[in-house]
Amino acid sequence: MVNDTKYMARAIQLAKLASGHTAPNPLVGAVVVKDNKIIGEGFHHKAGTAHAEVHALDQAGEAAKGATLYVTLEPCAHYGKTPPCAKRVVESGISRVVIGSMDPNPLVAGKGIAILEDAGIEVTNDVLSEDCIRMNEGFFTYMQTKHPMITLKSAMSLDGKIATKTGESMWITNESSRHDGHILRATHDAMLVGVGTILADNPSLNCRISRDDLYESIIGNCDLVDFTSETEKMNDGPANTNAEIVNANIEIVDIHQPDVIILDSLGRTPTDANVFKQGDRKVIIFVSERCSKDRIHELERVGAIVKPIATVPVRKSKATDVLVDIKKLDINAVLSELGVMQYTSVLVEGGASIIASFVEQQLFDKMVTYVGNIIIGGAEAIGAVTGNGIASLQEAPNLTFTSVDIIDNNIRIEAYRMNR
Ligand code: AOF
Ligand code: ZN
Repeated sequence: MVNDTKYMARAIQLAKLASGHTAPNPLVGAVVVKDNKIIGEGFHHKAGTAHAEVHALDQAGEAAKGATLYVTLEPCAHYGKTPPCAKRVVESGISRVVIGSMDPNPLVAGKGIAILEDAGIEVTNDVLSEDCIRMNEGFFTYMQTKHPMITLKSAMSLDGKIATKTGESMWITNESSRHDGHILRATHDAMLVGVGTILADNPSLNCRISRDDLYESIIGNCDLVDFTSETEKMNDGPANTNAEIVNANIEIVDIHQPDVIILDSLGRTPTDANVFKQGDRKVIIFVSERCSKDRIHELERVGAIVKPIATVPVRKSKATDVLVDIKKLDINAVLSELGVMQYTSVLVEGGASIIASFVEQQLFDKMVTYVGNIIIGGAEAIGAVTGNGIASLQEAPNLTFTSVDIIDNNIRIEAYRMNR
């Protein structure tokens, strides 16, 4: 039905109000509609708290009887941190449920829909499913692989360089590209860098955009005030409308600061690094067996969570004319551990050798590349992906391009790795 997509679109907008905040749970939005009026709506705020349907049904109250529920993800069927939503939907007297996508969680997949259908509720599935899945691509990847979804982010010149031959790199891309990069930070659970980046730049690695900037970018140009009054109009008055809910949400939803993950075999991260001075977020440092216990304790004292992890031998490299065995942190082991820690999405920001580790082992899902409007040139100028590189084109990961945008005379390219 034509209104199905309209109300599902609204449920998606509501879900996205909690962007970055729900991991390991998905973003979920719900809208209850009766006689073409919204009588309740809500979204999942944070893992461990009420699911989207509960907020929407609480608001609709008795009026939910005979109404239609729009929900971006199949209602859950299990007792987790909260009771099953599918049961709650049945008890509320809802007569039709419109679902955006199935829940890939094996505790739920198909079982939520079965509970609804067994109770005689009409179920329509896959309405705006592509949007519903894309907004939870990290959650879907995590549920299917037990690893977080890995997005590689690079900023380079048109000829693929990230610095000049003298090492100058500020700024190859412009402010608009960098602003967009901060949207990526706000929508990922965590960001990952190598210790080289910490030692070279001492970055704070936080997200420096406003909540309104984030909403404008991911929800569309929807001013929350207009958003509210539109629904008030639909409801013929302000009583018990989502005006209250949306206003309440403004209080609770602030910009998400991603946790920071550092790959640092020897534990060389300085204890006074700026990453430790950014308030309430985790800093996780993966070290190898070569990192001393003392160093681990020093890092723990300044708040780091230090994880010793396996190393893997890499191909012999010709450094200073002597062939040496290099051991690197095992990226597969890092990803497994991040899965255990319930990270669903990780943004890898560099440097070039860290990106190379993910590329060489084909351990990434997506790539976002910003191209500045300059050419650097020079065989010595460092490229966006270093490491060993591949010898044969057959070894290269293949990509599917999904978008190319010119933003303020820079280019943003989004691509997914094929055959994931
Ligand atoms: C829904 N609506 O708003 C959310 C759902 O530990 P719990 O009880 O919070 O359950 C988490 C699981 O429930 C999560 O993995 C996903 O399958 C589902 N999340 N489901 O119907 C919601 N957040
Ligand atoms: Zn639920």
